[in-house]
Amino acid sequence: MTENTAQSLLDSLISPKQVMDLSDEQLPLLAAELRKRIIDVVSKNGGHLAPSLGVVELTLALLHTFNMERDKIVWDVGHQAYAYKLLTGRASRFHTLRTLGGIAGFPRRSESPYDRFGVGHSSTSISAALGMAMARDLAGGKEHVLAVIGDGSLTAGEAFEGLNLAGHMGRRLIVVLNDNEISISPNVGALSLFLSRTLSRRWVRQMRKDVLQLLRSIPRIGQKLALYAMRGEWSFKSFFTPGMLFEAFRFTYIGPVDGHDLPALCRHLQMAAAVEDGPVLLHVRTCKGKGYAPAEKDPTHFHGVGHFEPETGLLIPSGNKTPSFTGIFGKTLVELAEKDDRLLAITAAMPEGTGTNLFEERFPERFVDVGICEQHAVTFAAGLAASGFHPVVAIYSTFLQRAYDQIVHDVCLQKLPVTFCVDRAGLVGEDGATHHGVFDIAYLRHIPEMTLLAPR
Ligand SMILES: Cc1ncc(C[n+]2csc(CCOP(=O)(O)OP(=O)(O)O)c2C)c(N)n1
Repeated sequence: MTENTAQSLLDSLISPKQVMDLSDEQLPLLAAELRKRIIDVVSKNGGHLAPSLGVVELTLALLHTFNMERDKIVWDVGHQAYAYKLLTGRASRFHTLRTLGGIAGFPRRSESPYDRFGVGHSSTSISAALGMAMARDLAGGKEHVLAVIGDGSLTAGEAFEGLNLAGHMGRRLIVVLNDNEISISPNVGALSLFLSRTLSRRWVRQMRKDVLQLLRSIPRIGQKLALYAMRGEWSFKSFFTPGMLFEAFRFTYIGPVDGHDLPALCRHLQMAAAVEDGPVLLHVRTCKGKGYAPAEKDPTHFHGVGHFEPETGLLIPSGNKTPSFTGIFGKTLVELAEKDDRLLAITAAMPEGTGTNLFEERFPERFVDVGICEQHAVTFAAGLAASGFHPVVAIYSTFLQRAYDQIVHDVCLQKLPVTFCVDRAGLVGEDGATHHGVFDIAYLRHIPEMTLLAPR
């Protein structure tokens, strides 16, 4: 990394408002600087590389279009917010990313006024942004409120609960769907197939061009007519694209748009901002790990990564040869399943993280990745257990918090034999407070019928 940081455009920016004034020529230069800085710091400190690289242009387009002193962005999970942190007054301290007392790995309200909502667990952004939109309307405010959510995070129930209420309330809200077709591992479920539907028909594109040209040529009212026509077109297009789903939730659907084409992104964000009557969903297609070949090639590995050589992407081994809990668990589960064909493994979007990927390789028909759906994972397991199977549900301690009621109501109260294997118990270090597994003993031990064991 030979970037001359003293001269860089990035370091010359004091306020995110300055991004609004950057020229079309400056924005791509800043994108390149952001990528360099993110790769440089993450290679030393570890962190969420591929998600952050994938939204560099999207972040720039958001800050170019919206006024961060007034408008509010809620990032979902927040693991993709490194460029946002760099552009909102934290560039000079970014080298402290994920260190004690340094810049947090996720947006945090106590860290910056631009971090409008604290995150770390997925699928909360639409609900939180909708709350902010209602608060704005009650206070007579005018600001835009945006939620930026990934296609993986959209698979969770809470995201759909947010969409459902947003469509019902009809408040002004912009949901930006960052669709890179991958969660940590490839995204799962019917939704991911639906999202990949594309509209590439030439005749629709040609028709659009002709009609808009004609309407715009009408004196005085031409522009307004063109906007109406575009909305009609968006609705029409939605039958051929994933938009149909969101239109059913009473969102105006715009997209899909190439998430690395800055002018197109800015144009589409302006269109979304111009919709005044109800929620909008802007569908943005991005490439996870964009701009860094090793991460583009293996986005799962570079989703969250330890130290690596920035030039090559090669991992720098930690030197710790002790087998991990995850590794031993994954191997043992396979051994147990060799002897018991009723044993099933369930993960909520974390096959690698929980070690159940070994099980998936050996027994694909007895393995289920349910997506980022911890609550569903537990009740789904309860259904299997009620039918004579023995499910093993492998979820990190912090994410299992979500499924407390399902553990009490669906598993323990019915005395169903479900085994929970709780990874990342205890303090997790760099990921910080949202990810510490410090509550599991407290939230599991008092539940009748639950037997709690701590391996050592
Ligand atoms: C409730 C919860 N479960 C699991 C995770 C772990 N996790 C972090 S990011 C992520 C994948 C998110 O995928 P997507 O929303 O598509 O974003 P991308 O990383 O692809 O940009 C997962 C499973 C989490 N943060 N929260």
